[in-house]
Parts: sequence; C-alpha cells; structure tokens
Amino acid sequence: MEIKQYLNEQKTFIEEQMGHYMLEEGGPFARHIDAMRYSLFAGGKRIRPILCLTAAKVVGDNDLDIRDIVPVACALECIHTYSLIHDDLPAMDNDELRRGKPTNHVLYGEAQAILAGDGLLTWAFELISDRALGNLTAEQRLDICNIIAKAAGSSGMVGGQSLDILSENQDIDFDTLATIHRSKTGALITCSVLTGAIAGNATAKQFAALKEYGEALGLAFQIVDDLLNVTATTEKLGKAAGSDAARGKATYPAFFGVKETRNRAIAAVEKAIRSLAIFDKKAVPLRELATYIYTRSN
Ligand code: GRG
Repeated sequence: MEIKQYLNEQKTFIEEQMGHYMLEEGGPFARHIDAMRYSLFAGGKRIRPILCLTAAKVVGDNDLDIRDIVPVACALECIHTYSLIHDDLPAMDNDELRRGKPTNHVLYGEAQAILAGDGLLTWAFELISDRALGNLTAEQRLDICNIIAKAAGSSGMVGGQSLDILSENQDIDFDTLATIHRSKTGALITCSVLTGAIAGNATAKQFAALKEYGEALGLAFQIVDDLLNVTATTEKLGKAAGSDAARGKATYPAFFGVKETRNRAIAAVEKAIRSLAIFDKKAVPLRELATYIYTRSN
C-alpha cells in the first residue's frame, strides 16, 4: 500500500466530515465561529483523527461502520487545533506563522484567539457526548471522554506545555525532557489511537498493544519534530524553523546531536512497529504510518 495515498484519502475524508460536524458560519457568534473555522480548516496533516479511525478499523469487526466514529476523530482534531492556537499566542511561543498561514491571534486578535481555542476544546466534548452523532454506546462515549480529558489536561498536554515553558533556558535533565515530550505531544497521539480502540471494541490484549504502539509513535513524532526544527526551512515547515534553539528549549538534538537523534527516532519507529505484532495485515496502515512519521518533511 502507498501510505501517502492512504493519508491523502483519509485527510480529504476527515476534512469533508469536519465541514459537516463543525459549527455553521453566521449567527450572533459569527466572528468567534470564523476564528475557530479559520484554524481548523487551515491545513494540517490530520494525523490524530487518522490514527483514531485507522486503529478502529484494525480492531473492529465486519459490522464496524467508520462513520460512527467520525465525530470522535473530528473532536481530536478540534483539540489539537486548540492547542496550536494557544501555543502560538504571544504569552506562549509567540509565533506568527502556522501551516504557512498567519496564526490565529495575528488575524483575530489575542482575545478572540484564546476564545477560539476554548471554543474548539469545548466543542470536542460536545461532539463526543452527543448521542445523536454516530452510533456509540454511552459507555464508549464516557470512556472516550475520560481518556481524552486525561491526555489533553493537566497530567497530559496542558501539564507538558506548562513544564515546557518553565524549562526554557533552564539546565534540565533528560528525564524532564522525556516527561515534556510524553505529556505535551505523546499523550494526545497515544489517546488518538486508543479512542479508536475503544470505539472498535478492542480486547484487553489489543488495547495494550495499541497503547504501546501509540506511546512509541508519539515519541517518534516529537523527536522528528525536534529534528525538523533544526534541519528544515521555515518554508517547508510552514512555521518558524530554528525556534527551539532561539527560545532556549531543550530538545533531542540539543541533548544528543542530530545523528544520535535520528537513531533514537528510528528506534522508536521500530518499537511502534514491533508493538503491532499481534495484528494481521489490517494493521499495515499503522505500520506504514510509523515509518512515514520518521520520513515526514513537515
Ligand atoms: C491551556 C492556555 C492553554 C494552552 C495549551 C497544550 C498547549 C496549549 C499546547 C501544547 C500543544 C503543542 C503545540 C504540542 C506540540 C505538538 C506538535 C508537534 C504539534 C504539531 O503537530 P502536527 O505536526 O501539526 O500534527 P499539523 O499542522 O500537521 O496539524
């Protein structure tokens, strides 16, 4: 299978579906909804929703209808987009470019950008908990809400972001860097895989394997992000290259140099692929996605 073609098809499908599930334009809150839609539809690889849907297909039986899981996949992208909007704010990374376009606060102002992020985060939980959307049991919805809240909140992405900011220009040890990567980036990636596992009714053994896969993939993803920040151009990245060093952030290349960082990324990809040993050829897209994470250029 050609993974790039699979990813493109999935990205197109998810973007169509997000158009369907996102708040409609207009009405009294038109400017707020515009700001949310601007960042949600500004491009992006859609890796988290793709992981969710692909994991569900791996464990699901023949009756699985992927459309039942689409609201959850869209919710993951809403949360990811909120995190990027807030990450770009002047109080955080103060970036003016994201996905090759002006950041949310540059266009809408800081207050509206904060609210666009808040709106997307909250909308995500509305999508998952709305019984009229998709055919999931109440228990599945509750488990999915819980796993996402944990991954996105203070013991996951938000906590990791806090530690990341506090660690700028500090002499942190490798354990702290690993904690930042695991919580800030890895947690939402792992949970994207696991939401698919819950929606597809994974067995305990399948769930454990997918958890190991998600954790290794999340690590590989962040190591490659660190590498690209050093090796790629702003044009290619669609966001400021070299920004980690400029901000005094601890990264894998800062700890180990580029060559050893590449080796560690490859080791994480290999671990992710090994974790899928219990699955048959249905898991090919997950395996190839792990390799793609290493070779991606933005
Ligand atoms: C709660 C005020 C407040 C802020 C939260 C949690 C947070 C802000 C920010 C952390 C999220 C963050 C920027 C993590 C870095 C992860 C990362 C590598 C993001 C880029 O992901 P891609 O490459 O992006 O999937 P695309 O553009 O493809 O969607």
